Amino acid sequence: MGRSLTNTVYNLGLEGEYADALRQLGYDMEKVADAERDAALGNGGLGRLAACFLDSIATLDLPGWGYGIRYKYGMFKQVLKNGYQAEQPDIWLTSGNPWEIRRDGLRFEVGFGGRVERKKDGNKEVTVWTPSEKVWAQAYDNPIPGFSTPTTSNLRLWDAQPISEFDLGAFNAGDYDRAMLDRERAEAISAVLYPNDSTPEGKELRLKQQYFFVCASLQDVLSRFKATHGTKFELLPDKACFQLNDTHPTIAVAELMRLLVDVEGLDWDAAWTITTKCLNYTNHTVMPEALEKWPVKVMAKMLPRHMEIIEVINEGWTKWLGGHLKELKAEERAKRISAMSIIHENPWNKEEMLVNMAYLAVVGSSAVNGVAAIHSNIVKDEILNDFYQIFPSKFQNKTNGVTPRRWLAWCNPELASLITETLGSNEWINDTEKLSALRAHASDPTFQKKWAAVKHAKKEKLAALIKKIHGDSVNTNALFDIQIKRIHEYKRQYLNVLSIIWRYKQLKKMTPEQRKKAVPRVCLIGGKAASAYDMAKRIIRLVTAVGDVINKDPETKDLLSLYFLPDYNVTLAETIIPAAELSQHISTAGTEASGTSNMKFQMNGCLIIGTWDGANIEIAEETGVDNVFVFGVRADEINQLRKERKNFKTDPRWDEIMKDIEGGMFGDKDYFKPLVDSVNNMKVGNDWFLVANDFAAYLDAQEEVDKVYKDQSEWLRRSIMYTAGSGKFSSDRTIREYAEDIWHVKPSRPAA
Ligand code: DL6
Repeated sequence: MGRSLTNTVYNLGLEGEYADALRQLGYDMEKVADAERDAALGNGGLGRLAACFLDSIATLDLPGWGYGIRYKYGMFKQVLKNGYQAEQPDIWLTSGNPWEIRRDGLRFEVGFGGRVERKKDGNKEVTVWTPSEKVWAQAYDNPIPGFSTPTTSNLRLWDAQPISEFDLGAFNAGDYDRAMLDRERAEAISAVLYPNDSTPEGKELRLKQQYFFVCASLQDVLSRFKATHGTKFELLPDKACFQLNDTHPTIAVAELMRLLVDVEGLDWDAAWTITTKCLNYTNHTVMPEALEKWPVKVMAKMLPRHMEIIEVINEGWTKWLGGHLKELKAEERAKRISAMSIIHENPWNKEEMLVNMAYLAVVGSSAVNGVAAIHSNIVKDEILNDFYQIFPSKFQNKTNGVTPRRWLAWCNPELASLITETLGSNEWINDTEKLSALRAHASDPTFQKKWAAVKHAKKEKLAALIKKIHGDSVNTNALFDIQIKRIHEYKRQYLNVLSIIWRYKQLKKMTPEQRKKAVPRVCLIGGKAASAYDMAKRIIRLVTAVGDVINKDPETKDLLSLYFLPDYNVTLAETIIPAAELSQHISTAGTEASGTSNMKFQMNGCLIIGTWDGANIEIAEETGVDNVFVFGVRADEINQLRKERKNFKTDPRWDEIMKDIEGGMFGDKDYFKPLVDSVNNMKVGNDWFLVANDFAAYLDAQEEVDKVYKDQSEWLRRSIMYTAGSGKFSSDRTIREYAEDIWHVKPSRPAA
């Protein structure tokens, strides 16, 4: 969520009055805002997208809420120790969280483990699950005010608390550890966002977290439904629907069935009809590691009743499928059914059976969507193609968007004022399509000058931040070139660093006269590597090691510098994005589902260098493809190129750089060896993300960037065209599409 104060004050239209009131009390608005800690309750783009969606839901007067976990420790705090990432706990709640409202009395029981029995209830056989462990899910509400409306949405976060406060008997008997045990076990559930899941214990804790928040959220909605409609559950699909945000909450399919069948006493078929009408699933990734599959053994131990329910769902599903595919020959039919079974063998370990959560979600939902046009096609044509063939009408696209309030109007008030002054009103804040009128001003030198002045002021602000973090003054007349996102091999920060090394080597070879003609650049890279993601951590170290060499070189440092910005988060992004002139979205084509920072940069008039991937494609279409620095292989070539990778002839510039890294030009050569091997050595890494394949094209695109930057009038024209073309990427548009096509809800504004 990031910070709430400024966003709330601005969304409520109270900025002037609030700042005045603070002044009267002797405080400065900016300083007060700066004292707020980010709520870092998500991992990256997925969570921040949900935050933008809540802003739009409220602004559009839609009756929607968000649900999640009130983690005690959010996304870890990233620090650099000698250039290496180190993780520290994010203790964001120590001074309290003034935005949350603890809903005393609003709590639900959540169980784990235990046994399942059939019992007689009159003539009826009922299933009774007796969990071996129970906790409370305590509700905390976080208001999300809409802009220019009295509507306020809610983010309800669950905190895990023990059912029995304290074991006094154990305490009195001197067993102090046991006395506290329940509390500790319960609190562990909502303690840490993304526990390290490279261990079996970490994996189990994640499943526990997922079930915990799904169970509490579904009970919450059902209890409100019952308060108005009693047990007329046939009305539930008209009154409630749930958008499953990736596979993490997809246990909801089994949990809603359990609540309707075991708790409310509905028969299976009626419950299944209701469940599938209420649930929808969004896929946010093509990365196999993020498409969760839980070992049946783990699921059966932690959620024995859910495992039974999933087995029954799968039986019904595969049976239905058998009928649906009856025209096929028996062998082919069996193959198709096995490929679509929700429970299947682990391809890497035939002894293990897995529950495929994406398959469960598709079978249990009404609508399935991807998050950008190309991604939705990949979902249909590759990842879930078997399912698409069976249910073509279930599959949709909902291209992501970002809130223009936080990501343009509030984080860049200077640009916002210029836009408002130029367009004659601030209606664009709620109707971003109006930004297209800026196109008419794109080539106007007077307007360009004002536009450039805003960008320069933002660059100065970012330069001050770099000075604060690194102690260095950077050249604010240089091109500010930025890549901020989670560190991942598919996002290819590696490719970026390699090109910076090449640029440095070129500068070193130049005469002073030639250097005068070079475009100066300040390169910034920021992002966190998952704590167990070794290769990503090595990439961070490569960035800092290259920066250490380049930034200290008196010959070139005004022409090229490279800094890693530690602890990238929402607040940092709010300073970086308005100052960016070039942003990098250079994932291997077909791997980035959408990207959303690309949209934020675009709104702020930042040019993009990128691959034909995710939302880059739609951004290019809206901005004018010629205004974007597009390079690299296309998604439909990737499979073939991967197969042919061993015959790929690398560029001589690539070979030279690899030798430099291996030879210790940036120190730490042993530490960098696996990184070098991952893209060169067929036995080790196979260059799965095709860094070498795109290297030459990327250098060409970077040359083109320099060429255009030298022509400032053309650069500024393009910059204005980016903002002008960003209308489509408001999350208001995305949310309107969800509301109309999937949720079937209409706006309703409370009386002011
Ligand atoms: O849809 C939001 C966001 C996309 O913009 C990114 O391209 C995509 O990588 C991200 N997906 C995930 C999936 N996660 N897991 N686990 O974060 O979603």
